[in-house]
Amino acid sequence: MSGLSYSPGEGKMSGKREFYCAQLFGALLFIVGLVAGLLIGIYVYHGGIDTEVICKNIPENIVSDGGEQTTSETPRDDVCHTCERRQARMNWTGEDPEIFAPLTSEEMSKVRGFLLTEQYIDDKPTGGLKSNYLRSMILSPPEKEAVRKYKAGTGPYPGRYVEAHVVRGKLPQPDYMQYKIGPVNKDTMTVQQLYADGELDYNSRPYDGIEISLYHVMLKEDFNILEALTKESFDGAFYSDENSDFSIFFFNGPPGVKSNERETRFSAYFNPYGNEAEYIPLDVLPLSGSIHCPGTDTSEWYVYNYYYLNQGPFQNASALMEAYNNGSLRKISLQNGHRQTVRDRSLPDRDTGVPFRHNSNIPPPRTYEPEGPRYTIKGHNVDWMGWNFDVTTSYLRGPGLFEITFQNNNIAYEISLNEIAVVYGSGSSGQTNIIYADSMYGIGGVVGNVRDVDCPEHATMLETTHWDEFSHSHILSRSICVYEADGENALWRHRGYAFEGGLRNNFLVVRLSSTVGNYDYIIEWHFTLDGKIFTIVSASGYIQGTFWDDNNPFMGDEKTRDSFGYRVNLNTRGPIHDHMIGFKVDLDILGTENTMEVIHWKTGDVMSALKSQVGSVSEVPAYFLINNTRYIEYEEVERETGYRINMEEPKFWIVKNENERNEWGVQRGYEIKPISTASQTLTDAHPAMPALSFSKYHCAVTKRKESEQFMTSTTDTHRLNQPVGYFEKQLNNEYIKNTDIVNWVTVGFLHVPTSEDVPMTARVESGFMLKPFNFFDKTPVFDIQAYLDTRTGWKTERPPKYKPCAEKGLE
Ligand SMILES: *[C@@H]1O[C@H](CO)[C@@H](O)[C@H](O)[C@H]1NC(C)=O
Ligand SMILES: *[C@@H]1O[C@H](CO)[C@@H](O)[C@H](O)[C@H]1NC(C)=O
Ligand SMILES: *[C@@H]1O[C@H](CO)[C@@H](O)[C@H](O)[C@H]1NC(C)=O
Ligand SMILES: *[C@@H]1O[C@H](CO)[C@@H](O)[C@H](O)[C@H]1NC(C)=O
Ligand SMILES: [Cu+2]
Repeated sequence: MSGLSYSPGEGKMSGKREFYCAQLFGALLFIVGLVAGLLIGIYVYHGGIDTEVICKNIPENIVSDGGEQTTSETPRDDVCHTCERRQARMNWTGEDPEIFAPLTSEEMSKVRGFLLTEQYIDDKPTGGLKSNYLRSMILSPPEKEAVRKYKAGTGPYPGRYVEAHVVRGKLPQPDYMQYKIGPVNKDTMTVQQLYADGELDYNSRPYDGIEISLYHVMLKEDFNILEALTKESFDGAFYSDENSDFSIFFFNGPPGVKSNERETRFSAYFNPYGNEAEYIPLDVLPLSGSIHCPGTDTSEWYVYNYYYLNQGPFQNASALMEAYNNGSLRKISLQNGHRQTVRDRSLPDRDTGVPFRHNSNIPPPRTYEPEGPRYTIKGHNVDWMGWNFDVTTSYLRGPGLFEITFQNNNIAYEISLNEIAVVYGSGSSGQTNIIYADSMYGIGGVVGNVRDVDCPEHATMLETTHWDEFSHSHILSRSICVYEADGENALWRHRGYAFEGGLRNNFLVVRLSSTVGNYDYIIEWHFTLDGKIFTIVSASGYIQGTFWDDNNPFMGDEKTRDSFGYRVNLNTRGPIHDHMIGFKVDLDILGTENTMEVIHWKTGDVMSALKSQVGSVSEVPAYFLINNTRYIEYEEVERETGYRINMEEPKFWIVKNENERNEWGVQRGYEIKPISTASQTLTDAHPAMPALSFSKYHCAVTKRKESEQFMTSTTDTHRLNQPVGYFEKQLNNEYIKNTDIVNWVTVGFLHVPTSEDVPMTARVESGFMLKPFNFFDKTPVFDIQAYLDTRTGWKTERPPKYKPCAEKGLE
């Protein structure tokens, strides 16, 4: 695609006539530029010229579809060059492989080959459940101490290790195992088993394709029995080997509250795209059941607890059918042709029955880089405007950043997404008390960009890789985008009598968009010119609907909602749920030895305010107007602890280095500032709360330990009674002043779905900001060319000039 823009006329100080003329001229030039840009854009796009665009070749009388005819004085003899583009991405040229980069395909193949040779896994899981097979592989985080020594030139390369998750169905006592294997950069690798045999119950393993294909076989038999019921109830639909009118969804976790239970709840859905694997979570049907499926002996498995319109349970399909036939059940009969409407309601396509919104067929504004990117990426190391960091992503946990420095100052060792937990409230069979921790399903798994939507064309894409447990192969896609955004607003500005000036708020974006089942999460970081880092997660995608039953006995007088949500579509209730998104934030403020400080924002009488600093004060100075004031109290945190946001008692969470001071003698630090509207409301009595204990705190602080890498273990929501990696066990009151600490930040949103969530939830956002807090001697942007005019003209400053250009079509 292409773009073209003109710099607006350079304005002088206000109050002078020339200024307005200049402005007017600028505006005119801008409009002319815009029109020319549009025309050239269209021309370049269709014409594909890639060296030079001659503006006078623009066809005459091009009319933009929605707008008026253009008859303006286009500057026809202009020559518009295509923008120069510097290659931002370079191959990694370091002697050793990158420390944090995502696993490569080669590394995964090598590890798989090794596990195969050493007989940890079988070649193909031909033995079905009774095989040992790889479920996933992620980069095992290198030891921080080793990384720091290596970077300082005082230690060897720490090596790259793989954490492999293996389902061990072949063992006499099957289990789930994690191994650390490596170094993959060496010929000789070793294997470390991370849990004791049997410690992670086989029945608490994540779901995978092997198991699900077995479910399908069982259910097809049952749906044969249910044929009359499904045909009558669901507009002629049935489910057999030849006819998959349904798609069955099995991920209504957890499969029990105990680690040894495996009772998989399923719900029937329509299958409007003719693909059983495609899950359209809006049109769920009121037919559900459970599959008893512990262990590897499938002859012991059975389907039970059938419900029809919340009526049941029936021990098996025949019992349901008998009840259906003997007239004891309330029935539903979706009208003839209903199934034909499912796709229309769920596909997020344009409503063809309505006219275009006015001017919506004019292409929207676009940004471009007049002289190419201002960032440089070597491998996965990004450098931009004083910032430097490594980007990575893991199949299970999603993206993360390492070794973040600004102007060569250490800011953070790691900021990584760890977990996204979602707990539902729903009054529909098969879907009550759903609990997900998405790291089990793979937050960084289903990636890949939606063209022209996820990132601008000028972004640079970095590859992500993962091991696919369904196809047993590695998947590579270019899914992380990096680009500099034009904030199109002021980072700072002031317009006074003596001067006016400001700086455009350009920021660097690193983004990964990912699909986890029905939901889509967009995880991104914004690095600003003044040293802030925004960590932002947005949610989009489908809500996981439950069936809206018109005769639901639990509705109040308002017949369109119940205790669990609203009717949001024809047969859909949007069940309430939360999204709790947890990050590991390992700040290293100018070194690893840091202290957390909580600043309490208070209001009280003046004496208390003064006494909070000097206990001996005995008299309030006369100059206080009112015997009440705002004040702040400082509290250095000595022991591991967790905090929750309380709007009534505001707090500032600071991580500082007690031994480093700015020019004013103040200890240098960063503030952790959540942008969140959610709190965990489940109490400790809830069976999921140990496993999801991270979500109790918006910000918790612990001593950093290699043994405490993450805030959850990826499969603990399948062993709620025996979680192995839950957060609260890390909060054990250790002394943390002046030591290497980690903050665990959880943000998110509470979601009451409404009709506007159908078919798609449109971007809901949460996150947190890391903000310099006495870190610098002053606003750290005055080494950048800004805009400044003084009244008498004694000082003038401008950002770099540029020539308008047309952006070349990029691959
Ligand atoms: C970077 O590495 C890739 C893969 O090894 C290679 O195909 C490509 O030519 C290299 N690019 C440069 C600029 O060296
Ligand atoms: C199905 O359930 C009924 C009633 O609970 C029971 O009598 C019958 O034996 C079951 N049928 C099969 C095939 O298990
Ligand atoms: C109908 O069948 C169900 C399931 O077998 C049974 O529990 C129920 O008693 C039967 N009702 C009548 C009215 O026959
Ligand atoms: C200010 O208010 C505090 C708390 O009510 C009281 O103890 C103190 O005497 C007051 N001081 C003055 C100067 O009124
Ligand atoms: Cu939601």
